Amino acid sequence: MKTGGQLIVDALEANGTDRIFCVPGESYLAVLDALHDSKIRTIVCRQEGGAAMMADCQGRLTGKPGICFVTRGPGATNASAGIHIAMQDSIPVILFIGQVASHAKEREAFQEVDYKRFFGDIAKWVVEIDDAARIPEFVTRAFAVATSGRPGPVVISLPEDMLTSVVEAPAALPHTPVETRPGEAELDALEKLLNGAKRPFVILGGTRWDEEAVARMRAISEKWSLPVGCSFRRQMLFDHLHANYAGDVGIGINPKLAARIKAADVVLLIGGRMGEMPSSDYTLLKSPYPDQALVHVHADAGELGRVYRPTLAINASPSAFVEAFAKRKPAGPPSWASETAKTHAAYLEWSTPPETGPGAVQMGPIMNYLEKVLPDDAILTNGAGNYATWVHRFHRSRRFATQAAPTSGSMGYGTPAAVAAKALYPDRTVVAFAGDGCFLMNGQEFATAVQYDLPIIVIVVNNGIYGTIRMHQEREYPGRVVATDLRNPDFAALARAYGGHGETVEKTADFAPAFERARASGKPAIVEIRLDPEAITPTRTMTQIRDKA
Ligand SMILES: Cc1ncc(C[n+]2csc(CCOP(=O)(O)OP(=O)(O)O)c2C)c(N)n1
Repeated sequence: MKTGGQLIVDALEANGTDRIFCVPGESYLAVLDALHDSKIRTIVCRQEGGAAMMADCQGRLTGKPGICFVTRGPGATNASAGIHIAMQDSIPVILFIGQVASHAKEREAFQEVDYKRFFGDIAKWVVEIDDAARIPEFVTRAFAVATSGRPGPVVISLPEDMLTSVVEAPAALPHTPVETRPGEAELDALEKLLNGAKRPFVILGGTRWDEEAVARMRAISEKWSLPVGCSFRRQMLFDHLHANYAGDVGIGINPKLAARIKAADVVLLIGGRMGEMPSSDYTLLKSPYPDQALVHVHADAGELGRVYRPTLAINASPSAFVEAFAKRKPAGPPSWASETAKTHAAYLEWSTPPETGPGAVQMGPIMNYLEKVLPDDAILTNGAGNYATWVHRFHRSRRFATQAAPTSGSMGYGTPAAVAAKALYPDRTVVAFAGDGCFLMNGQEFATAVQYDLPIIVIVVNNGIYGTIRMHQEREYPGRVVATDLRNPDFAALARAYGGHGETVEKTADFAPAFERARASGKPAIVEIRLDPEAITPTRTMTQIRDKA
C-alpha cells in the first residue's frame, strides 16, 4: 500500500529519472514528502517558468524527458512559458501539476484551472489522474508520449486527495522506447534521386539526434560530398568547421546561402519542420509546393505533408534514418563536390565577425576571443534578442549537446537553461548569453545557480533597450520610440548580491581579463557588457536603420 505521492516518485525512478526541477506548492506535498526518501535530486527554483525551461534544457541535451513539478493555478500558468518552448522545439518534458482536491473541482476552487483546456494547444498530451492506482500506467505512458514520434511536453494534473490516498498499485515498468526506421524502398528512392541530382542540399533540424547520429551524418555528407546547413538554433547538429558545412538556415540568413538553397534541385530535410523562421517565411521552400524536389525525413507521419508536399516522404527519426542511409553509396563521384567547397567558403566569410563598430565595446573581437578560449564541448545558451545574432552567426559550433536556445524565440531562456546544463555536465564550461531585457525575465534563476554551486557564466549584453523591438520600431515607425527604453540595475553588483561574481566591461580590452576572472572565481558569474545601442546588428547601426526607413 502506497500513497499517490510515493507512486509518482516510484514511477519516475522506474523510468530512469535522477533529477527534477520544481517550485513547491501545498497542492503536491505528498510528492515532495516521497522525494525526501528518494535518490532523485530535487532542484528547487525561483519561478516556474525558469523551472520548466530547465526541464526543457535537460530534455534538449539528453533526449530524455526533463521533469518539472509546480503547483496549481499560478504555478502552472507560470510554467506554461517553458511548455510552449518544449512544444515548438519538439523537446520531451513532463510537467506535473498539483491540482485542487476532487471535492472542490468545477467550483472554480482556489487556484483551480482546467489543464486540458489551458494546455490544450501547447502540450502534446494533458491528463488528470483521478485514481492513484493508475499512476504507474499514466506516468510510464507520459514517458512514451513525450519521447516518441515528434517529442513534446506532457502535462499531468494530480488532484491533492488522489496524491494522499493510499492504494495498492502494480509496480511501474519503464516505458519501451519507440523507433521509427525508414524502409528499403524509401532508401532506394532517395539514392536514385540523389544520384540524379545536380545541386542537392541538406538541412538538419528537429530533435531525436544524438552524438552517434551526428557522426553518421558527417560521414554521409563526406561520402556524397553534400553541403549541409543547420536549421534555426539547431547548430549543434553539424561541425561548423567541416568543409561541407554551409551555414545557419535561420533568421538573417546569409543571402548566398539562401540563394544556394533556392537554386537546389533536391533538398533533403532531416528532422526539421522548416517553420516560418528557418524557411525565411516559407520562401526558401515554398509552401505548400516547393520548387525543389523535397525529401522530408521526420519521425512523425503527421509532419510529412503538413506544410510542404514532399517528393519523397520518409517516416523515420533522424538517428534511425542516418544509421540506415549510411550504408548507401553514390553511383559515382558526385558532380557537385566543387560547389560544396564554395558553399563552405561563403560560410567562413559570413561567420567572420567585423573588427569595428560603434561605441567603445566591439562585439566582433569579443566573439573572436571566445572562439579561441571556449573548449569545443562548451555549452552556449541564449534566449531572444538582437544580441543572439552575435552567437548564432559567429560562434562556430563543433559538437552535439553544446547548444540550448529556443526556436520559439522566447526571451528569458538562457539563464535557467545554463543552470540545467551545468547541473547535467558540471565539468563543462557553460555560458549563457542574454540581453538586458532577456536576462531580467528569468535572471532570478541566477540564485539557483548560486544555491547549487553551479558556476555558469552569464554574459549580459546591456544596450539599455529592448533592442530587437526598437530596431523594428525604427524601421516601421522611425523616430517614434515607445516602450523600448530600459533603465537597468548594475548587473555586476546584482551578481555579487546573489553571492556570485560580477564584472562590468566598458571597453573591448576589458572583456578578456573580465571573462578570465569570472572563470577563475569558481562562482556563478555575470559579465555585463555595456554595448552602445547604435551597435544593433553586426553590420548596421540604429541610425542607418532609421535613416533608411
Ligand atoms: C517572452 C518574450 N516576450 C517578448 C518577446 C518580444 N521580443 C523579442 S526580442 C525582444 C527584445 C530583447 O531585448 P534584449 O534582451 O535586451 O536584447 P537586445 O535585442 O537588446 O539585444 C522582445 C521584447 C519575446 N520574443 N519573448
